[in-house]
Order: sequence, then C-alpha cells, then structure tokens
Amino acid sequence: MHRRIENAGLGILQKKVEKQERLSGVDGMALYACPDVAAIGFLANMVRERLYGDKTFFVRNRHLNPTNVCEADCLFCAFKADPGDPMGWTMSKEEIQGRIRKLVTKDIREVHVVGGHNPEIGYSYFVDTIRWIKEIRPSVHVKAYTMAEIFFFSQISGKTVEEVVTELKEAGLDACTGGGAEILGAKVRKKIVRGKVDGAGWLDTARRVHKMGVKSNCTMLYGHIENDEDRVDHLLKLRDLQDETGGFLAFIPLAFHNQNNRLRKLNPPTGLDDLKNLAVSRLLLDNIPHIKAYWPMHTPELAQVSLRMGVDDVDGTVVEEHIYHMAGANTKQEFSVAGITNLIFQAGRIPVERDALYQPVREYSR
Ligand code: V47
Repeated sequence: MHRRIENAGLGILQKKVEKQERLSGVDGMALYACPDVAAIGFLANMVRERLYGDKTFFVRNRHLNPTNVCEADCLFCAFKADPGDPMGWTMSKEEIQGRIRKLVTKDIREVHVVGGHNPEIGYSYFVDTIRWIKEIRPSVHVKAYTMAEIFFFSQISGKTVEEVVTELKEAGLDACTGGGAEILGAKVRKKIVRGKVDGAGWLDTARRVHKMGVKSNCTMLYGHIENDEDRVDHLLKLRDLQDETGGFLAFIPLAFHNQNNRLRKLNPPTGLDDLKNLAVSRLLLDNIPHIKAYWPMHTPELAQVSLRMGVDDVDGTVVEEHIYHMAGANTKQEFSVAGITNLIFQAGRIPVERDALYQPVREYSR
C-alpha cells in the first residue's frame, strides 16, 4: 500500500497511476504546473518500481563524433562548425579506426555515434563510418545517428529513408540515437532549429526507421523558449508514435546548456526542472520502456537522485563527450564502472549492465 499524496490534484493522478490508467495531456499540464517535485517524483517512482523494481541500467560505452561540420544552424548548438570553418573536424578512416582500437576495449558494449550534417564528405562516409567501426570491433553495438541525420542522408543521397536504413544495417547499424527531436511542435522549432528536419519529418523518419526493424531512442531539449504546453505536446507526439511502432527504447530529456551558442542570454533549467522533466516523462510515456538520466549533462549527483523519481537508466561510461562540454557542461567526461555501480548502490538500487538494446549483460551485487 503506497502512502497517499495530500495535494488534491495529485491525489487524483495517484489513483490513475495505481490503476495503470493512461494520463492525459491535461494531467501532463497539471504535473508541470505543480511545484511539489517530491510528490511528482513519488508517483513516477511507483511506475519505475512496477517496471523494474530496484534494477538500474547502465552501459559500458564510448562516444564518437566523426564530424562537427554542419550545414544546419540551430540556435542552441555549440558543437557545430560551418563548412570551411577552421574549427571544424572530419575524422579520416584511419583516425576513426585508431580511436576505436584504443577506446573500445573488449568489455565495451556500445559505440554512440553522432555528428553534424556535413555536406562536404558525401553520403558514403556516413555508411562507411559504421563499417570501419565494425571492421575493428565486430561484436560491439553501433548505436548511430539521429533521425535528423538519417533524413539528411536521404536528402543528400537521393535515396529513400528505407534504402538508407538498409545500407546502414548492412554496414552494421544496431540502433539509432535519440537526438535531433528538440521540440517537435512547429511554433518553437521554427525559432530554434534551422536547416534541419521539421517535427513532422523527424516523427515520420522515426516511423520508417522503426518499421525497418531498427530501434531508437528519443529526446526532448527543454529549458529554453518552450512552455509546458510545448513539452506536453512533444511527449504526447512521441507516445502516439510509440503506440504505432513500439520502436523507442528510451526517452532522454535533454537540459538546455547556454554557453557558446546564440541562446546564451537565457537562463538554463535548474535541478528541480531537470527532476520534474524526468519524472513527468516517466508518467506520461507509459509505453516507452526506459527513462534515462544522461549524467554528463545532469551531473552524476542529480542522476543519482532521479533514480528515486522515475529514472531507471544512467547511460554509461562515455569517456569523451563534446556536445554538452562545448555548451558549458563542467561534469567529468568519464565515469568508471566502479563509480557508476557505487552511485546506483548508494541510491538503494541494483546495477544491471546492459548492451545498446537493453539486453542485460550482468547484474551486480555488493
Ligand atoms: O540533438 C545540442 C542536444 C542532442 C545542446 O540516444 C543540446 O542515448 C542542451 O541526443 N544544450 C544530441 N542540449 C545528444 C543526444 C543524446 C545524448 C545522450 C544519449 C542519447 C541517446 C542521445 O543534444 C541534440 C540536441 O538536442 N543539444 N546542443 C545544448 N546547448
């Protein structure tokens, strides 16, 4: 028997959560409007424990950003370089394979690959990148590219999304990353996203990728110019698509970082907003299996607290992270397995190492 929440509005939601009834958009708005983050976290924890008990997932992974050259011009981005900019980089086959050889030791399960919409290198580079990784480490899972990138590949190659996905799969693609979603609603997206797929196109690309049998993650970039309505709309759009395809593995709310980009005058979201987004997403996204707190962005400390507020996954060991550190994150870049498992144990949870597709590799005991 769970303790009862005093707040009248949340009391009604508690009954719904207990009966496993789907929450509505109005419920989502009420959750965002409620300042009592502990109570919202308590509700989200009920769902999280129903799904996984104490189990908390993490992956031994490495990030690879083969290029930061990007023809898109998103206002929040500190990672990109314009074509021709001396700050731009594009790794050669030798560089990519050298890094994989060095960083991807036998125990690493996932390589997370994401980069810019680079118009200078040609479509085959993006397919070959996956092949080059698999040549060096055939058994590692390659979780590569956002829906925005897949859409871009389709545009530059003149191929359909299905043809692109077929070629990426042949090269060794195991899953896709969740980025590029930002805010899906047109009003906000038009203001902050430039030269990249629109919200309907992002969803349609995800639909087609999932229908080709490839799973992906999904994200929401929050804490800039969007309001609660935009957030709820975004989450419900993802939930509707998940009803249709079942292809999303995890949802990752991404906290806006305000340095070295054109939205630097905005105050970034604070810890309570981070926790609220993690908890509300667990409550609204009843059909997406995992809610991930990405520690290089949230800090390990906040990720740990969120393990009692709806979160069941803390991403991984990472080592080299560019997107958030270039936008002002001052978290460390690498987290040891001992550090991650300690953080999970200290939250009273049980660490479960997983691969990119959430297949368990090992459950830890103290
Ligand atoms: O699409 C860019 C976001 C995303 C900023 O799939 C920013 O497991 C905040 O999607 N402040 C890329 N966010 C990262 C991403 C991701 C991260 C971790 C795990 C997974 C996964 C995916 O980062 C972009 C954009 O939404 N982003 N700039 C910024 N200044």
